[in-house]
Amino acid sequence: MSGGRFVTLEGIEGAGKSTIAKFALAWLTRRGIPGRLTREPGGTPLAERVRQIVLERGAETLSPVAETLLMFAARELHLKNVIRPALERGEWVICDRFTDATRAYQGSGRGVDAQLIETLAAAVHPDLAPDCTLLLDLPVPLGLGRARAREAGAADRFEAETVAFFERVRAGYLELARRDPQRFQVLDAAAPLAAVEERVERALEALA
Ligand code: Z5A
Repeated sequence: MSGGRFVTLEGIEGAGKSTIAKFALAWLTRRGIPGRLTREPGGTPLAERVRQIVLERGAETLSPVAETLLMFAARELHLKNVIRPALERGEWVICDRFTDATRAYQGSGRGVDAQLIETLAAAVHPDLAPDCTLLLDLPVPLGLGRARAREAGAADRFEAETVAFFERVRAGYLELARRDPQRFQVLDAAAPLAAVEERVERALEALA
């Protein structure tokens, strides 16, 4: 195979996605493969502004449906301005979160209707799905512990969520992976970083 690949990283907070995203980009560079790292919500100037809206804890209530619509608005901007052009140029796109995050966080976590999420996904990217999704899975207390050890400053709207919320998100992700084993690779993110990186390297090799 040659040409662009679309690789997404998923998992609960503190799973190690940002760490692994940088590792994946370094792997691509070593192999001489053109690649770019990006993230959701965000990845373009306007989509980063949407990110601020969904993460900040303001006085106004952001309903789960409004949150879902904002995630897809940011995703549409990101696809149009960054992801699709890069794939068309033959680059690999390593994306820290994508639509599976909406399924897990807004769907399983917040209880938004799965059919609404699939309708929006079909409208925004009817012809595009990740070639591979690396799900970094770990127990919720471990992920939250890592994230909280690292963070300074006030918690954002997601960081302020309960353990029960993140347990629903984790279960949602595992169910998505169970239903689509061809696309998902579930990695034990509680393992030492070197072991996680070795699994990621094998997954990327298989795509190259
Ligand atoms: N969200 C949503 O609800 N719906 C959507 O559709 C989308 C997103 C797209 C974005 O937050 C929020 O948006 C997210 C879901 C929601 N909120 N939550 N939760 P974000 O992108 O800013 O935050 P995050 O995705 O949760 O990332 P994070 O907290 O930065 O975690 P991470 O990137 O997975 O982890 P990390 O920064 O790479 O690692 C955390 C620490 O653990 C760090 O100190 C590492 O050095 C360490 N680490 C990593 N791996 C290991 C291993 N294997 N062993 C030991 N230590 C490790």
